[in-house]
Amino acid sequence: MLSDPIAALATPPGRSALAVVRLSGTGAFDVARQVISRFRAEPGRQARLARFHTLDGEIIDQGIYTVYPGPHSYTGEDLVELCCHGGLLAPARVLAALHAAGARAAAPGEFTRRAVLNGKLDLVQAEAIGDLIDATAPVQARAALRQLEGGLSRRLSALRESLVELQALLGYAIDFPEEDEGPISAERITAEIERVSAQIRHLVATAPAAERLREGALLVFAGRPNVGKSSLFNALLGADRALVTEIPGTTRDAIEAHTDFLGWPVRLADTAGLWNAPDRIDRMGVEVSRRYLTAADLVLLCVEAGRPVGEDEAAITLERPTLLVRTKADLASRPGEGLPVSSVTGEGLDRVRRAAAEQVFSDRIGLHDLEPALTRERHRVALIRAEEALNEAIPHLGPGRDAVLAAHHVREATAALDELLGAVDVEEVLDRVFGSFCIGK
Ligand SMILES: Nc1nc2c(ncn2[C@@H]2O[C@H](COP(=O)(O)OP(=O)(O)OP(=O)(O)O)[C@@H](O)[C@H]2O)c(=O)[nH]1
Ligand SMILES: [Mg+2]
Repeated sequence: MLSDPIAALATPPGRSALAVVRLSGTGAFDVARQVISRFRAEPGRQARLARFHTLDGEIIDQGIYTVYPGPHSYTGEDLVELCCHGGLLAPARVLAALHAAGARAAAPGEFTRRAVLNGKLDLVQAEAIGDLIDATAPVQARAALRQLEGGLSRRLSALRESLVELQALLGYAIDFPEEDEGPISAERITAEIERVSAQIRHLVATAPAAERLREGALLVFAGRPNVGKSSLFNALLGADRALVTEIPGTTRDAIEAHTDFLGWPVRLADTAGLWNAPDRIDRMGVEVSRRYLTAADLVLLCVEAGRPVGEDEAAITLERPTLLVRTKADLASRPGEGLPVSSVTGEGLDRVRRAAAEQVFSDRIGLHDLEPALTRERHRVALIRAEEALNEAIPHLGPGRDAVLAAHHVREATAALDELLGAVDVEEVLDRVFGSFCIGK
């Protein structure tokens, strides 16, 4: 395992009061000693004022450094955090001095990767750190923090524990096959497998809502040309992103934007108007709209206030979860069924936000986010694999069957959980998880 000293900027480059440079690895203190005047590694975990200088002794800045002797550090290795002044120059020069003193530039996520390899975090918690950094809505940050605190990890570890016990039970059944049905009946083992399977299914069922929370629910604006979709998109976003004109067919390509409705993360997608596509480019736009519709978590079906809802429009409500919105409500006294909204006066915007958030996230609102949930496709895929392996184990139990094969499948299920938690060193999995991290984390 690589533990050579690495260094990176932990804060974004640019104008700021302070910046943090991180240094970690075997020999980190020897590197630090060449850059920090009167460097002391002991006592650890104390902030000390010092000068930072180049290898030639030229002073770069004065700042604070903190030493975290391994294993009691973020990475589990010897680690130093140097806090200098921000801006373009000082942090870059401190970093350059550390590189000159022997520290390699860190790869994205390498600090956290080392934390996982050294058992400070499991992989699911490491992902939570990435999620916390990327969170844009408060609920996303809360969910990430809970995952970091280990709610999901504990649930997964408990499942893994049950699987290991199952392996032990099967071990007995294999070692003492001749005693009637063995000392442990096939029924008992089957019941236990089914119990664990049910728990896995329960967790897998949390995935759609939790993934939606992490990625933002996809809300797609749909409706006839010129009904005011792009205007509503802009109004809900609070920014003029999409073009608005009085000419039908203004929007052709779909436009996406992230925002939150009352703290709930959403991705808004404005699309071309449906059902009226005289030319080829218009028709391509409608195709794109259709694709968005099939992926939508919620369709905001826009129909002008006061106009009857057409059959073509009503048909959408049968395909996808839909919220009927009555646009241009400032122009009609009787909007008709649906939520009246005006992009001109701002009337009804908050009601649309609330209704959409409630409809899309009702399952999370009800749970008060307390239950651990699967937030990534990676989690879902691993657990589905585990459940399938368990299902394959069951037919091999009972008189005349081969419990060795059952044990093989249960081991497969355990391996899926190990990979999920990062308990085994699977380089490929680590690469995938940490590839999206920022440098310095
Ligand atoms: N009075 C009033 N006019 C609006 C409102 N919303 C949109 N409009 C007008 O309706 C026209 C069409 O608006 P858009 O937002 O471009 O409509 P669209 O549905 O995106 O149209 P396409 O992209 O062509 O499908 C523009 O002239 C807008 O100014 C509203 O709430 N009140
Ligand atoms: Mg438009």
